[in-house]
Amino acid sequence: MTEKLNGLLKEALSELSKASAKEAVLLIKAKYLGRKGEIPSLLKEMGALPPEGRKQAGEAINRAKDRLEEEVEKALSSFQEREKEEKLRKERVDITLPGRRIPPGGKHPVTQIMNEVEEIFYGLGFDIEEGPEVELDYYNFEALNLPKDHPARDMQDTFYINEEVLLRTHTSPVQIRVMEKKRPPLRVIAPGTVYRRDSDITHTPMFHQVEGFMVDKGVTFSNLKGVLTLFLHKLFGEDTGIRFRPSFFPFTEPSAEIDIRCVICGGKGCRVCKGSGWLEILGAGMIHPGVFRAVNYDTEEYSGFAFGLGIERIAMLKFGIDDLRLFFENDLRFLRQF
Ligand code: FA5
Repeated sequence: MTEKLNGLLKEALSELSKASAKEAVLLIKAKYLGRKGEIPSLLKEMGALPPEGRKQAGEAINRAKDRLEEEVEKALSSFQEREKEEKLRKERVDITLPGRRIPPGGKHPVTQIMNEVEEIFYGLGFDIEEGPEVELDYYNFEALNLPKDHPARDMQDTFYINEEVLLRTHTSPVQIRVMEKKRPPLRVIAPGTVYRRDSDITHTPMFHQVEGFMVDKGVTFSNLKGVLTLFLHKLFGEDTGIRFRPSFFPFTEPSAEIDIRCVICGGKGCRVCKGSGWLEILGAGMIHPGVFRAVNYDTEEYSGFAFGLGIERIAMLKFGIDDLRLFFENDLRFLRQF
């Protein structure tokens, strides 16, 4: 029995010393120490020994078992240690590597111009107001002196939601909403998104306008001219030529369209100004008495002017872009230039 035991122990230790992985150690453990393993089986064989020999043999088997268990544990922990080191080596972080830069975002060119326009009027004492993009026919047309059968409704191709509800085609309805709530004196601009069934290189179905209006006792056309001239000089430079042309809007009388000297060719005539040397930049006029009546303002007491400008048009001129649709394609190669 002792010989067999020593033989088994030697064999187990030799196998253990050759084990090349944790799994091999676990197999050896099962082979020699498992429930039906070689060493526990020896304990069963002890029954055949004479009683005097049993105690000695039992002690020897337990010693061998303890020894082998100890060696197995050592081997296992040495493999575990190696595994840990390997993992640490592989997952090592090189803290000297530079970080990945997140490219800084920038303002969209339309937002930049919008902010610039707001800034100028804010400096002139104008308040900023907003109105809904989904608007009632009443505010978008009727209250602006455009009854249902008015031919000028065709000037703005409208997206209707139903007969009374539409996507606003301009920011002018904000005039009505503000005047319904407040009394003069008023100096207000209303920037926002507007929608029309329109699409080509100078028109998109969604674009931005800034509405502006001033109402008080004794406001005249010369106030309109003064404010808008100052605004355009601040936006395009003091030397920019400005021209007021008679025009028509149902909600203003008299009405004007305002042109600036073409910023691309300096007035010589080019593709952008279609050879005329001038570029239309905004619509304006003295607020029509019909509009004042819709908000119960006394037309004898108050007068005012209003204007509306297209932000994309201004952005095109300031940045020299000849296709308006580029603003809405979200191509980063385009947007990064601003
Ligand atoms: C108006 O929308 C009037 N509400 C402006 C106004 C306000 C006049 C107050 C008088 C008093 P108009 O339809 O011309 O007017 O549009 C104004 C500007 O919006 C145009 O000069 C143009 O720059 C811009 N615009 C019009 N349609 C489009 C479009 N589809 N895409 C981009 N810009 C457009």
